[in-house]
Amino acid sequence: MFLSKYFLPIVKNTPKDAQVVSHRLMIRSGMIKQDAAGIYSWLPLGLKVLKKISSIIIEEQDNSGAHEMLMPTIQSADLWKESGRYDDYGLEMLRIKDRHERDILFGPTNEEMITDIFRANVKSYRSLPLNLYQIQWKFRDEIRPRFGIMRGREFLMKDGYSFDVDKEKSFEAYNKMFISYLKIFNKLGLTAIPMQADTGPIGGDKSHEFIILAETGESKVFCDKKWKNLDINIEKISYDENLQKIVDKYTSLYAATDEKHDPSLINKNDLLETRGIEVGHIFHFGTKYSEAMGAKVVLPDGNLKPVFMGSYGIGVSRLVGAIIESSHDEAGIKWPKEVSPFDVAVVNLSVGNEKCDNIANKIYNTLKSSGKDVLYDDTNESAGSKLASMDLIGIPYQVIVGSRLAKEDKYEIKNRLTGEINIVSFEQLLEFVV
Ligand code: 5CA
Repeated sequence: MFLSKYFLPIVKNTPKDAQVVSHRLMIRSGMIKQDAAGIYSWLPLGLKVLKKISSIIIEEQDNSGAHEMLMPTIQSADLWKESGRYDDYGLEMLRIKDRHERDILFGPTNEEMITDIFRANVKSYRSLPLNLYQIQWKFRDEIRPRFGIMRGREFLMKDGYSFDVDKEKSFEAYNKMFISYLKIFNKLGLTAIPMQADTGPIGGDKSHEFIILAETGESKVFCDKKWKNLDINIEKISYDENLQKIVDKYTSLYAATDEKHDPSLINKNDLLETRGIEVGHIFHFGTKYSEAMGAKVVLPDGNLKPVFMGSYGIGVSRLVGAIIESSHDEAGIKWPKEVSPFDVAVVNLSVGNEKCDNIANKIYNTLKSSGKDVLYDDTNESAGSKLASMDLIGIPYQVIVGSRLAKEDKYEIKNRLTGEINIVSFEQLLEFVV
């Protein structure tokens, strides 16, 4: 991609209302633009990151045996009246009337709709277990939208729903998602701590929030100090194993959200009281919705029973902010390779200088043909401004071509994550950009 032809509106001034670093950096690097309180447009650079995060989630959810689908953002109020949540949900629900004066709403979550889809299509225990998920925009009329996309009103969520024949199987589905979430956050380069959590308006008897420790986080959290240095080593675990043992391992070390914290359960000297960002939340609620809405299956003994359910959420758009909160410096964002909007940037500091143009073009073409997604700064900005913008947008590798080194057929490769700079010749390109 040639920067001269791209849409990357870098903002020089830090927006006044942006209190946290991820919000400031997302605005300045042209990833998002605010349209109304808690409502944002995702500009090309931001959308690329959102899509990368989504594809990591999709890959791992599919590995776990869940199936992706897509439900509408707009829902009929009738379903919510059936479950009893239409009145309970309160002011956070955006309620709308259509032209026929019918009550509709912009979905804040989808338990009712998925239960309706299930009851219309599944009649027998033989179709179970089943896990369906989507990545779709949600709307919650938050009283205090803040921190940019971290607490938005419109936000992108992965929401999944499991259906099982009994409580035991339903807990197995819960464990699968527990492990799948640890794998997803690991792949995103994050350490997310599973913490005992409150179930809030979703309801149910068992719940964990996945929290990234960060001073700027909205949630007050309590955990064992050992979590700080714990390596969550989960990649090789297969979904076919007995997952209870592994879930027990990660839940035996104390970690609880503010609502669930019980000081009698942990030695004061081991306790870390800090703040965190909730990037995922899983719930087991058994038959709460299936009973209210008549989602039943025929069991092997011929009896008809409400299906057991759980729901599993990840804040996809919030994750973009959470990753920046945990990976940045004074100059800007430092994207982990897996989610970076581009794999590598080529910066030609002397556009028009024949030698520089030749080297930069050759590097660009070589990287492209080796399958890399490359951003090529071919603009006429000053060298200082180009380098500052590159540090700001945080692509992990910068290949910098300047006139002095170009005379010797050399150029610089800067690793944005480590800060390491190497002066290399053309042949060494793919050794450094991996
Ligand atoms: N139905 C369940 C699970 S599918 C549910 O709605 N869970 S939730 O309310 O906990 O939301 C799931 C995730 O969405 C949260 O863990 C959080 O990461 C994200 N989220 C919730 N509210 C917002 C918001 N206002 N802005 C950005 N992300 C949010």
